[in-house]
This record gives sequence, C-alpha cells and structure tokens, in this order.
Amino acid sequence: MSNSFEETLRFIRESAQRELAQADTEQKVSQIRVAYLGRKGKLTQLLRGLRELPPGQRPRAGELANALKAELEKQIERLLVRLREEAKQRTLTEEKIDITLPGTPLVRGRLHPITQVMDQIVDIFTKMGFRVAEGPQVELDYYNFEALNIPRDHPARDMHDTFYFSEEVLLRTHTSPVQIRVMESQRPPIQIIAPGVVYRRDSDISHTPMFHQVEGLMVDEGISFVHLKGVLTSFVQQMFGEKTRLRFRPSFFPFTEPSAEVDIGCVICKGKGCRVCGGTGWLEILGSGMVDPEVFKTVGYDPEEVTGFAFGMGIERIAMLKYGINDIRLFFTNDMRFLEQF
Ligand code: 2U9
Repeated sequence: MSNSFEETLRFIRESAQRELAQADTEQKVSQIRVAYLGRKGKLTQLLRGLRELPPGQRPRAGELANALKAELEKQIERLLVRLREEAKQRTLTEEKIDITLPGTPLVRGRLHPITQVMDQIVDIFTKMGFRVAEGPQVELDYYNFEALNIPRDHPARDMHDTFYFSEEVLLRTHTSPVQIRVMESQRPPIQIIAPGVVYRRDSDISHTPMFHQVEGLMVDEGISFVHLKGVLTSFVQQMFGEKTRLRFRPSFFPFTEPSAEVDIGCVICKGKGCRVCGGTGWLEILGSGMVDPEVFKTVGYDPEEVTGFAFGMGIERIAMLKYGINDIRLFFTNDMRFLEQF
C-alpha cells in the first residue's frame, strides 16, 4: 500500500482527534462529524478515492479507512453522551429553584359591584315568579319610542338623549322595547323582567352614557295597582332591609297611567334630612305604573280584557344608594382600590 495513503489516514485521525479534544459543545462536535464523516467529509472523500488505488492495495486500505471511520464514529458518540450529561448537570445546578422564596400573590377575581347588584335584583324577582327576557341593544325607533306611546314630537323624547345611527335605528335608551317584543310574540299572562345595558347622551356625577336597568312587566286579567304595590314593597324590603320605609309618589310616564315613583327612607340620614336626600328624608329608587291602554292596543292586546303594571330602575343608582357611593363614574374607571371593596 502507498505510504501516502497511510499518511493521509494518520493525518486525518490526528487532526480529527485534536479537534474533538477541544470541542466543548454538541454543536461543535456535530460540525466535526460533518467535516470528517459527512457526505463531503475528509474521510468519506478518502474512502471514495480507494478505487484509484492499485487493486492489490484496495482491501487493506479499505480495512484501515473503515476502521478509522468506526473509531471516529464511536468517539464522537461517546463525546456527545458526555457533553449532554454535563449540560444536564449544569442546568440542574444553575436552575435550582429556591422553594423558600415568597411567591407572587394571586389577585383574587370578583364580580363587578354592578353585576352583584344586578344578580341580587334578578334573584329577588325570579323568586317572585318573574322570568328574565332579553333583547337587542341596537333598536328600532318604533320599539324604543313609538310603541311605548312616545311619538316623534312627544316632549318625553327630550328626557331621553338618544344615540341615533339613522332616523330609524338607535341605541336603546331603556329596556322597555324588550317588553314590547315579548308582548308582540306571546299572549298574557306575562310576568317578566328585562335586565340590561342602556345608553343615553348624558355624563356627569350621576349619569354615564352607558348604564344598566332592570324593568319589569306583569300582565293578566285583573292585575291592579295592589299587585304593583305588593311586588315592589316586597322588592324594597328584600333589597334594603325589612324595616325600610317606602312611599308611592304620583308621577308621569307616557307608557303608564297612573304612574308612581317609589321613594325609600334615606339610607344615609334615616329620614332626618341630609345632603344626599336634599333634606327631604326620602330617596327616589324606581318608577312604576299601570301599563297605558295605548301601549296594549299597539301590541294587539285588548285593554278591556287585560291590565298590567310595569316598573323600571337604574342599577347604578341602586348600587350607589346601597353602598353609599357618591360618583357613578367610579363604577367604570376600573380602579382596583374601589372595586376590591365589594
Ligand atoms: C312597557 C310598558 C311600561 C317601564 C317603566 C319606569 C316607570 C321608570 C326609570 C327608572 C330610572 C328609568 O333608569 S331610569 O332612568 N324608569 O321610571 N319604567 S315604568 O314601563 C314600561 C315598560 C314597558 C311595555
């Protein structure tokens, strides 16, 4: 066999080993493997060149070259196993977790105060037999106003600062359209509440452009003001306490006749008179009344056959009175110091 072939083999062997001795990462070892044993590697090229040797020298040369190939492969494999193990040990020591360190405290979530009050109100009425009804927030002028006895030129439209999309389409200013839709689709008896979000162009210490309402409607033969008083008295006592004083004060709404607003004895001064109740000793908490016969006619009910009562309240106002909050905007600024108190 030619000396030069053996020399080349020795040279390859020594240089591969020298390089492997210095390789301290898996990546470097892989690069060495490619450089010697890969498709264009030094040893692979040499093995390919065997066919240029004289036939008599080929078997021995092949044996030696293959032996070197096997030796290098074994060496590389052993080195890789060692490096992987060393890397593992390093991470185990470096990434040790100190279980005595204090953890990051978890912030406990809770329901928004408006949701809590809303749930409580819904609970009180569903226990009295009312069912929850829902409807769209983007409404037609017809359901929000016309069907509720509020025609276009009616002065009551001024009370509702409305967000309009077009002449006919608007953001509902109360949940009353839900009751119209329910009456359109079914016959009495009806006993529903309509909780939900409503919108009015108004913003100050006691108004936000979006707020929540719960309205109620009970319709059947023989429903009278007595039923209205009974249901609302029971509601007030469950919501504000059994001993809460209340009064029904005559009022006006286009969709009810007669109408009454409900006041409770001031929760702050207990009726003595203070700034919150304007010195009257009373706080207005909801509006109510007997459904106007015009509204019944619009949905195809005969006002000679059925009567009904309705009521409506703003949830933010109820929550403010219940918790003694003086600025409605606190509900919507997402200040954790405020929200965490509920
Ligand atoms: C139908 C018929 C009658 C719902 C009613 C009130 C009185 C009322 C206000 C309370 C505070 C709105 O959020 S607020 O500004 N609501 O005073 N709402 S009677 O009467 C209806 C509803 C639907 C078909």
